Amino acid sequence: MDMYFAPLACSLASRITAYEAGLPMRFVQVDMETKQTSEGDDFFALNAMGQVPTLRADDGTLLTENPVVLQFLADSKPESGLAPNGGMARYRLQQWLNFIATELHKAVFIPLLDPKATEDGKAYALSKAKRPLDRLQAHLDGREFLLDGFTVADAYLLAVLNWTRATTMNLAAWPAIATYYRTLLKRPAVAKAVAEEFALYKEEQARRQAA
Ligand SMILES: N[C@@H](CCC(=O)N[C@@H](CS)C(=O)NCC(=O)O)C(=O)O
Repeated sequence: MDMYFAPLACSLASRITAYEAGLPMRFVQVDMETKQTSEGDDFFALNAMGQVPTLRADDGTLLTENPVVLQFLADSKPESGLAPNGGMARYRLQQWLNFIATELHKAVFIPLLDPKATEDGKAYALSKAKRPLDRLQAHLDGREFLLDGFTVADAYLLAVLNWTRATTMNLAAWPAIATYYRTLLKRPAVAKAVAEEFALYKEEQARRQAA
């Protein structure tokens, strides 16, 4: 499997998932400014949206969209327990994946992280954060994970919460979320994935400054 990723982007969830499940994966870095892959390919030719994560499965199939890619990875190693096999638990997983994708990732964090967003735009995005974060705070209070054990939804939420480091978002107002985030960062697969991508992020920044 090939995973097209950008350091510390939402594709971090796929790296965490691969490490948690012990899935063999070849990571191909994408420069999000030039949309060139580290192999010299035009990323738009692979994904017309130019977005990570983009997965090439072993049979050559291309898959996009975090909630889908993450479930595909979990289902590639069912014994990992990273996604419930079916029934209501699977719908709950999908509920959280969609919640993270729409209410947090796209609605709140993308505008907060976008250097082209205006201050008004960022303030509006921040104002949209309270309701989903209150909802998450209530759910995570007294819980270690979104479901009964660690799943791909936790990998995705970790990748999104990790962006608080680069924004004005302060998790102090949501202590259960802050504790959840800090605790997840200590999981070996998470710590390894975050450390590796942080190093790649720094390298990318240095390359851009030198150019
Ligand atoms: N709908 C996509 C969105 C993925 C996405 O927003 N990826 C960001 C990185 S976190 C990206 O590639 N942004 C570059 C762009 O939109 O040009 C998904 O759920 O996978």
